[in-house]
Amino acid sequence: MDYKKILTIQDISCVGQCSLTVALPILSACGLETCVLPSAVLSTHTAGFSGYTFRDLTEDMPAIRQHWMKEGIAFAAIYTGYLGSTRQIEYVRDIFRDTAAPEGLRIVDPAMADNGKLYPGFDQAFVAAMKGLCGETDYVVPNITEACFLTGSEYRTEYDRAYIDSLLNGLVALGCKNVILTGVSYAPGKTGVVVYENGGYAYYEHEKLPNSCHGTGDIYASSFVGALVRGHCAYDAARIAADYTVECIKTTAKLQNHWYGAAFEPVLGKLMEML
Ligand code: PXL
Repeated sequence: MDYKKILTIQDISCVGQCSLTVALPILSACGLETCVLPSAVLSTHTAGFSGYTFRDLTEDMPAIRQHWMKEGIAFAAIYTGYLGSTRQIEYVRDIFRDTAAPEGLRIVDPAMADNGKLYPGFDQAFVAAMKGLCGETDYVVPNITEACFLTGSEYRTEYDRAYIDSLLNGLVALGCKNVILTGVSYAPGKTGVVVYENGGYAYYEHEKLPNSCHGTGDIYASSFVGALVRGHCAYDAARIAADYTVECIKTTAKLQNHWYGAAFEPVLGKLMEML
């Protein structure tokens, strides 16, 4: 049996269906042993709640890495999401270097922005550090806003293939090897993902639902990573993750007042069937 150990580094938002409360169940459902390194603990996520608590766990990271090294722990893949501080990005680079197994995959979701804006608490220093991390990773999974911040490009809501190509070229210039660019919509009622792998471009288009939910970026990245580490090629993993995310959004649309996240749990079985 191919049973792999993966590490994911992102925050615990205690309430809000994002980051670790999404990644851990999804990666487990994908059949992976999932180890976690919380980057911060928040009472809720930062999009729509006010007055949330925020405990930064940056200081704990070097000792955790050193203990893992002493124990000889190595991960088949390391996947990062929302990080708690700019300095933490340096520590994540150390963790990539010291705890990834030989041939271990490194996947970065530069979770820092959406809809043209940085999330609260992030600044240009964080963006600059994130550029360095993305340039050293095997797969980067940005949305269009994040790709714009990483490449210093103008954010547009209407665009063509030339604009998307310029974002991809900018990411490649940073050193990104493979890019999964999410939320790329070329036609009304449709959206999709661009898979740029080993210099080749592919596009998976699917329906665009009228409702959008918070946390779908984390659902997408987690299910992409799960499918990839389970052995699917990047395009198939990107397609599975897109189809699963659509199921989550449809499930959420049936609920009332569920504004802060997406109901991904009731359709985890569908994800498992797709694998
Ligand atoms: O879904 C990304 C995310 C993760 N973690 C926290 C967030 C957000 C987005 O707003 O606030 C704490």
